[in-house]
Amino acid sequence: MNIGIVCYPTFGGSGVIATELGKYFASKGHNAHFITYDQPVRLNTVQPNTFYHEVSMHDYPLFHYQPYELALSSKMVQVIRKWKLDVLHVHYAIPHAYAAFMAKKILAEEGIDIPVITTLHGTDITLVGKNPIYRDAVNFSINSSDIVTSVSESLKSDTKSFFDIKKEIEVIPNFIDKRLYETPKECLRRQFAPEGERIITHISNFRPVKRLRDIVRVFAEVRKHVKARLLLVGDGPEKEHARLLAGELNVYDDVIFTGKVLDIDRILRCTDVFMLPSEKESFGLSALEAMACGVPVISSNTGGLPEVNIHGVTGYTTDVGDIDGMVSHILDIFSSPALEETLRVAAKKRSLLFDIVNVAPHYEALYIRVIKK
Ligand code: GMT
Repeated sequence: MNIGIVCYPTFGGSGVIATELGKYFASKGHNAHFITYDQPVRLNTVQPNTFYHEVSMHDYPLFHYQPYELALSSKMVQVIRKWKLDVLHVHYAIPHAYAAFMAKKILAEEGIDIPVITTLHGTDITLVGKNPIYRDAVNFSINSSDIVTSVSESLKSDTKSFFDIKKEIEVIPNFIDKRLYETPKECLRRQFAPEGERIITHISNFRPVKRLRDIVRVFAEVRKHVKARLLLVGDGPEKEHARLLAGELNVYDDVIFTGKVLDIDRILRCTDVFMLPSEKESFGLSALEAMACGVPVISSNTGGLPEVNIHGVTGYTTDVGDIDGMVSHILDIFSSPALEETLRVAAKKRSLLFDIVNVAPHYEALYIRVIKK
């Protein structure tokens, strides 16, 4: 199959999922054509059967905002025409599903029927999409897709609550590639914890929805009892707020801002506990990646997180903002080697359920179904 993949090329989970899925199908002999404004961060190898088509923009003084979806629709049409794509799989509804609808209409005029699959990832529904500024167009573009998927049951439920979706929403969870975590790599523990401190890690885009300041508050309490380091991996608007709070709580020297890291498994391999206390989280791919490294997860119980992190089994979940609860669970883990080992084994075992070899066939079945229509 010739598969068109549209996504954000950034570090966020939806771009990672889109890119790894395309690379997987390319490794199986299909052709994966990536259409986006920049080279996807995980598309960092010249891999056979993968193609990157840059959506260029032309700045014109009249425009206050550059019409990205217009350029994206045109690029979609050009790539579908030239490379005879069989299906267009767009990740994150805004504005990808809308641009795909326009491309579909343009090509229909030429007798080309391109099936469109839209995968909903999270804030396209729970934060941005439901905003009245975008809602009508997002609702229309989701309903105009041939197939709609979501990354969790929770997100499917939110989508049906916030929108008037006429189509069935198929739930296909995010995934990891267990092979990435099987190869032995040098542990970086001594680099981050030279005195044998415990390591607590968080990875995200540091947006307010991730509640970075809760993580710093939890860390400050934990550190009153246990020598520890906090690794904050990523970048975004909450970084300076977190840095200031670390200073106010006198833990500044034990909080390490690593910036954006591509091979996050190297950091997760030397992590003792992973934190994801989000306000909203449709799935929490970073939590699954931590579990794949055998790291217990302390997360909020919001959105799709309980579908990934099982309370008392792979870690613990608490209500959003329950600082004391998170502190208590972390100290319990750090004070009981038996509990820690039980959680580590269970986290790793559960992550295997989400291995790409178990998940990708569900997308492949949708591709085949929609192409045969
Ligand atoms: O909105 C974001 O936080 C970024 C977004 C993305 O594009 O990565 O994350 C969403 O998609 C991920 C991949 O499906 C999910 O693992 C995240 O839980 C989801 N983020 C939220 O729902 C906040």
